[in-house]
Amino acid sequence: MQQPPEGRYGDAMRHALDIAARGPVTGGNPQVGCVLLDADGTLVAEGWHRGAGTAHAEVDALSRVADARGLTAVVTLEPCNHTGRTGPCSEALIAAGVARVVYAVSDPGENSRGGADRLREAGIEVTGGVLADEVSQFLEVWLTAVRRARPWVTVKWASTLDGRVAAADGSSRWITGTAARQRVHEERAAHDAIAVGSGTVLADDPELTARGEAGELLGRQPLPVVIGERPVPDGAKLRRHPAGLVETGTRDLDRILTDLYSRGVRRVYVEGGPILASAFVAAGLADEFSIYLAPALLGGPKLAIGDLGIPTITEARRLRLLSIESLGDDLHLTARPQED
Ligand code: AOF
Ligand code: ZN
Repeated sequence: MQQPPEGRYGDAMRHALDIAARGPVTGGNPQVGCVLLDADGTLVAEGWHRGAGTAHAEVDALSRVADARGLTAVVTLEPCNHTGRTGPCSEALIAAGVARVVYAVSDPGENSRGGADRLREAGIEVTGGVLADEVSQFLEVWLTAVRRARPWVTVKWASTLDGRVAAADGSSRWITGTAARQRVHEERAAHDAIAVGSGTVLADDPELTARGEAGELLGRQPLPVVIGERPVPDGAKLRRHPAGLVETGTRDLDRILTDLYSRGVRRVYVEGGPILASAFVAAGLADEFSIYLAPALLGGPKLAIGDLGIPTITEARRLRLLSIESLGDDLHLTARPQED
């Protein structure tokens, strides 16, 4: 029989990838899907990971069959080999008596890696790399964060077409319209933390919650992080944030990101203001840009990004555009630094 390019397990892996996406993007853990096949290749059960602290995809799938002996487990991420908030999937698969494990990408986690070797030791046939490109792309943010042991950083701003984020008197509400602002709330909800400078907190008294159109809170809330030396005032809205509050007391971005990573933060949304955005860009720590442009001009000195110390045009930070979308009268662009 002719095999598809991904081999015999390509279709099952694609299905595992589809169901992986049902899990949450936030919360520190990757989105993982698993399907169990019988000897004929028929799907007998599926499972996916619903977020940190809940069963891993393999254990979820195993819990849906009475007897897993002789089955093939097709899973998007190499089964973990550690006891974290839950037990090791490698041992669960061994105990269940599966015959074969097929996975897409290796687990880069310092503590969790090694599942494939453990399974082989136990006599299970193991194949990695099936649909690896698609799955790596799907998990890119999480994989990058874990490999670097620091969160993925999205730098966001909303500006006029001439790149201005405030008028001469400092006023900046509202540059963009409601559709763009709603998208910002969705982006907040898709990150584990929102970072702002301590100056922005004093100037704007932001809430930094992810809210729906009627002002209701959208599920799990990102952790607000205030970067800088100046303390958040007692009466500030941020003091009542449902996810708590982190005040860094420092502007050492490497230290801050390392600390956030150790708290389980894998995605940070950098939301204000220009000084903080510039600091992330200048340090080469901006992994992605989310830019909202309103069809208006403000002129003047209040720019989205301050001086980056770029002496000449050939040294411009070139970006690769990922998407352009109209939201009401505004534009939303996403971009990433061009790899050299
Ligand atoms: C898997 N299957 O479905 C997931 C895995 O603290 P824990 O117990 O939730 O473990 C989290 C780590 O396990 C996570 O950082 C990643 O390395 C791996 N995630 N592994 O075999 C899954 N979600
Ligand atoms: Zn696991």
